This record gives sequence, C-alpha cells and structure tokens, in this order.
Amino acid sequence: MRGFASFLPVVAALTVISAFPAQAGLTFTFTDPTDIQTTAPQAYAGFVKAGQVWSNLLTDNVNINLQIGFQPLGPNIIAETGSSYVLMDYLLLYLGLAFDQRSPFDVQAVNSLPFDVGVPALMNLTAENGGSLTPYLDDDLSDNNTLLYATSANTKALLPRDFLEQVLPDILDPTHVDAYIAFSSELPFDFDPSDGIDPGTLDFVGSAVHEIGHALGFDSGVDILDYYSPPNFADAFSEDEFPMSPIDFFRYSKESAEMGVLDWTADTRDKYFSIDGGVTAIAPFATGTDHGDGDQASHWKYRRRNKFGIMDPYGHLGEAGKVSDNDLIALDVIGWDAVPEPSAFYLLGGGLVSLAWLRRRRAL
Ligand SMILES: [Ca+2]
Ligand SMILES: [Ca+2]
Ligand SMILES: [Ca+2]
Ligand SMILES: [Ca+2]
Ligand SMILES: [Zn+2]
Repeated sequence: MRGFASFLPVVAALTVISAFPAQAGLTFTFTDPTDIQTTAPQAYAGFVKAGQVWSNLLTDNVNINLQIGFQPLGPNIIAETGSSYVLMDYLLLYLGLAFDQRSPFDVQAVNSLPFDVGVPALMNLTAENGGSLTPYLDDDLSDNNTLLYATSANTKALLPRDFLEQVLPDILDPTHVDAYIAFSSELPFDFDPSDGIDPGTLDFVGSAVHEIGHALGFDSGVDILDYYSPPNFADAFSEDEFPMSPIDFFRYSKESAEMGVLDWTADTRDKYFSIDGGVTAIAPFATGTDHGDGDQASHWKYRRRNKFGIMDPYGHLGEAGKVSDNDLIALDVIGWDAVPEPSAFYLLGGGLVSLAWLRRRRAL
C-alpha cells in the first residue's frame, strides 16, 4: 500500500513531462509593453512559436525574458532588436564551458581553448596597427584578449544557477529583459509556417527564431570593430575597445589557423567556425558590413540555397527559415545544452566537411 502510494506521483510526473516536453528545459517569458497580444495576436503567437522552436532544441533549465513589439518602424526597417550583455573574464567563459560539457562538440570545443587568462588573435583596424586593414598578431593578453561580452541569455545557459545567484542576481530577476525584438508591422508576413510560406511574404516565425538566436548568443564582436574603425572614424580605437563574443573564440581564417590563433579581423578574407583549433571548418562566417563581404559578422556566410542555418544574414520572400546542425553546434559550444540531429555527429568524423566559399548578397 505504502509502495503503491509513492508510485502514483511518479506516474503523474511522467504524464506531465511527456505531455509538455518543452517545459522541461528552456522557457521564454514575453514582456509585451504595447499589448500586441490584443492588437496583433498573430504576431504575438508567432513570437511564442519561435520560442517553442528553441525550447524544443535546447534543454538548459533557464528562463529567457524577451520584450516583444510589432509596430511601424520606418521605411526599410524589418526589425529592431537588442540584447543585454554581461562583461566577463575569458577565464570564466573557459571554466563555465569546462563544467558544462555535455556533448562531443562541447568536449572538442573546450579542448581547443587555452586554459589561460586570455587568447591571442589576429586583429586589424585598431590604433595598434595605425588603423590598417593589414592583420597583425595581438598576443599581449590585454583587455580585448581577456574580457568578453556574452548576452545575458547566453550567460544563464553557461554558468551554474547557484553561481549566478551569488554573482549576477540581476539577470535572474523576473524584471530583467534579456533581449527586445520588435518587427515592423508594415511588411507582408506569413505567420503560419505549418502550411508553408506564401509567395511574396516573409516567414515571421523563422525571422523571430533568427532574432532570438542572436539573443541566445549568436553574435560577433567583430561587428563592433568593423563599424567603429576607419574610415567611419578617422582615428582608430585601441584594440581594448573591442571585447569579443563567445562564438568569436571559435572564429578562424586559414591564415590564423596556420599560426594557431583566432581571427578577429574585419576584412574580406574567409572566416569560419571551428571547434578543433581551426583544423576543421564546420561552416563559414560572414565577414562584416563595412570591411568584409557586406554582411554582419554575427551570421553564417550568405548562401542562396542550402543555407548554413537560420543564422544566415537574409530571409527571402516565400522561404521558411530552418534551424540547422550548424546553428545548434554553435550554440552548443558556447554554453547551451543542444540537441543536434544525429547527422550532425558525422561532422566529428571529419571528411564530410567540404565547403563552398560563395560570395553573394542580400535580404534579413
Ligand atoms: Ca590585445
Ligand atoms: Ca503559411
Ligand atoms: Ca553545450
Ligand atoms: Ca548549459
Ligand atoms: Zn541577424
């Protein structure tokens, strides 16, 4: 009798878990200051669906607070977004990742990082090289090598909760907004991807999945360097004005890999995502709006067909965005507990990876 009684709650718990698998891990809270839930219910539902896409793929037990909007944003503006950031020591990123190893990708990624106070890298466009495009080796372990900016959402996934409660309680507060995302209400969106994306419309849910991906940490400090440098600014800034993002610790070029260092330059040379010290390219990155290929470095390289992932720089009319293994591996190795498709594991065997380095343009 006693045994039977204690058995019942287990059955009940299992029922709940199987009925609501998304509730086991990553959850989203939506802050809706302009009440789009009433004024634009399709957009509100689209944001919720986009959150569910990530909840089904990432299993960290964290809640992310997104402030959402859907309103006129002015001509040619699709979305306005921004994230909250945490400035942290490289060593804290390293230790966070070392204690958060749950996948073969995580293990390989941590092994590729130095257990040190900082990381050397190729840089350019700084005061240290006279603002020149020519790359130089920055191995002085100054602030830009030892500090980084992680989004607060990324930080929640990276560091243990009890540590955050002690050191960063602010980002756990229910009123803390991890990111805000507003889409223009003046564009032709298709809000329901379940029956395909209508010709001439943009995939709202896929676009929201993309923007949430930036908030989760798919982000590059190279974009700051790319913009805040000559010729936009006559005088180049010191390299220490340019802290990197977690994904930048897996950013390489052929030239930097040969030197055994990362590539944090903004220029047109090919850059790629690698978790084994630059030996294997998993996917190429975009290289910068001003000094690179024309696209923000916080994305995969643009490819018209067979996109490298949802973090492609552009959404196209009539096309559904889809999260790829590349997207999941990138988030996995910066602190998320990802659930990649089995096919992703072939990447570890090497050999399967051959990349087309395309240069083309345009659209999110
Ligand atoms: Ca430096
Ligand atoms: Ca549709
Ligand atoms: Ca992981
Ligand atoms: Ca994690
Ligand atoms: Zn983007």
